[in-house]
Amino acid sequence: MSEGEVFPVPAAWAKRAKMNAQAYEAAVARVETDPDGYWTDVAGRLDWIAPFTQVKDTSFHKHPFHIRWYADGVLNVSVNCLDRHLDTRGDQVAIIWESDEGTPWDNLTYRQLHAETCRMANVLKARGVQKGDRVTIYLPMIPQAAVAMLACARIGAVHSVIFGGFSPDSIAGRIQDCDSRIVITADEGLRGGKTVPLKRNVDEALEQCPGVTDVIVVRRTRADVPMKAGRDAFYSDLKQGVADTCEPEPMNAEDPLFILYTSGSTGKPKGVLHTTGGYLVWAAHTHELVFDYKPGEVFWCTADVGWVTGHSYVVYGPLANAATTVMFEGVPNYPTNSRFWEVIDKHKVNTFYTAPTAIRALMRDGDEPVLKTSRKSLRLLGTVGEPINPEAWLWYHRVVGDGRCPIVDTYWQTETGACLASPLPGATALKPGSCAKPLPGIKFELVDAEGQVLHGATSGNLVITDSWPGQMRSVYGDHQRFFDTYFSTYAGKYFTGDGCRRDEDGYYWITGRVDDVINVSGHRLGTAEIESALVSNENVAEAAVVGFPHDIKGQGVYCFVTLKADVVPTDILQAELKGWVRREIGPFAAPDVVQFAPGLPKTRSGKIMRRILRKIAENDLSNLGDISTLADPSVVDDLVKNRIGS
Ligand code: 6R9
Repeated sequence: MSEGEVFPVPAAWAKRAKMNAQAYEAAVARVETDPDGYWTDVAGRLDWIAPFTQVKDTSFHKHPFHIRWYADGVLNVSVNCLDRHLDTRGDQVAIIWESDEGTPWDNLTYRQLHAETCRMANVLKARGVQKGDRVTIYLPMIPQAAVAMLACARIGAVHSVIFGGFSPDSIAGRIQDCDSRIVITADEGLRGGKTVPLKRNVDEALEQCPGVTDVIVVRRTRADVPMKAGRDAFYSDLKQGVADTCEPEPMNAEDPLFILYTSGSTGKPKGVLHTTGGYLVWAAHTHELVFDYKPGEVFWCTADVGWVTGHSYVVYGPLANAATTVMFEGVPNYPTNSRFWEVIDKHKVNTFYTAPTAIRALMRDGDEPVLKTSRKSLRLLGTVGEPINPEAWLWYHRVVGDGRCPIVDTYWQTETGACLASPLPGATALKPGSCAKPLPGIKFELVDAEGQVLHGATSGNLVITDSWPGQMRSVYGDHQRFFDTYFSTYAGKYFTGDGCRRDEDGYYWITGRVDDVINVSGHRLGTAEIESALVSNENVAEAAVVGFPHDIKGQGVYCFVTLKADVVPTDILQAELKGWVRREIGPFAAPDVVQFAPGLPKTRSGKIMRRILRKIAENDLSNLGDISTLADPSVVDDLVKNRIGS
């Protein structure tokens, strides 16, 4: 590993950037001495209908939980992302849409995006949607996805976007959890030349959701899809003759903006709740700061809007900053593995932001597919979603960025709304694989298992000791779960669930989840979710799922499965169970390995010892540790003997 290598801030960057090294230090100091002043200035970037007089009222100790930012301020998110840009930037492109096929179909200027958003908002109102109602969005990466989100924001509805890779069961669970009675979807999605049966998935999900009264279907492929009379309607029909202006709903800063479901270490996915003022402040502020965004530049974040990265850095952050944002429907290797780089040249992209898993996959194909493109427009690169190994970082820097583009390795979570830690291109020397330092206002601490604070160069669990505007406010409908998940492990501190090392220069190196969450291709999966999918199969008695290191995906999914007594373990059943998880959760959750096990290693009290299973999956067999406390130590021999090489 070239861990020692440090890349200093290029002189030109120190000069052009909004924040250089001194300014960073000054901002960090000001948050300490004048927090209200600092956070007031940060929020000044938005247009407020009624200005706030209270800045923050946050405590990580109170119970039930209570976090308020800019609490008496009034604003509307869609106005901040659209209306306020119309005078000066109405004809600037807001969204460049790059379709799967590569034939642009819908570049939208700010004026057009505003009109489309108002139309969709009026359609929603006509269907009876009111302030506070939850609207489920299950769309491919087409501009209507951003339009639907902004339309909800305009009328004060709360959106819940579901990634197009989720299965009917996963959709149903999310619709039921937030009690949403309206779904916006498309006939089909299109990715890498393959269609995704979105409407069919919704139809199947809705068999379990009698409360849904309206399904709005956007036409993407124009495939023939069944339409249920009285419930389903095509958006193209509904929007006929609908006005392209819509009065924005004045929203309190703490009114909910969206719910986004994410996996945790236990139970079903949690509805992470974000509110209006603080979220938008943080998304817009970090988009400008971390990417040093300057007006007129083209910004491309490759994430799907079904994940938080798409919410904050395809839609809300860039649009609040009047940026030109690229929305890409396709995949990195279709039609060829030069696709990313060709799109960069085609749209003169200045900042490119993607996941390490994509970089690792493309790196495997060598330099040639990159080098045959120009990439002259690029000035900054970014990564997000998982730790990046120094080899991939160095390739990204040398080959994709021609050695001249800084890389911002941004660490954050669905729960944190937007970036927490990242190098700043004009302020921070880069160390490949490190997310450098927390942004001004973010207070990191490393603690040991007992909660003792660790100082200096050390490793521990990463906690945050004070609030920031973009922090989630609750788990939708379950304050207790919010408190238990994030604030009960270490009293008075937000626990990220991540392990982390701090080096002698104060740089942070995220080492990965320390809970039962695994990170597969930058997608978060709870092992408990996969286990409950497996045991819902009639052949399965018990299952335990762990992650293992995977060259491309970062982590792979390794399942240990005990079959019911009369079931014969066969290769066919193994393949069937992989397909089963795909269908139950979604294709991205498909197991890499299913190993049949006559028994799982359990303590005498019946707890599965995952530590041992992890070691077996990792093929770290000399480190199984003490197995003498197991109820039946002999099961380990069988697990080791039948380990499936990956
Ligand atoms: C934005 C996003 C969050 C988890 C997080 C951590 C991992 C994200 C990272 C990173 C190392 C980075 N993670 N960014 N690990 N370096 N730059 O990914 O949100 O899907 O909620 O995942 O992803 O483990 O806790 P989310």
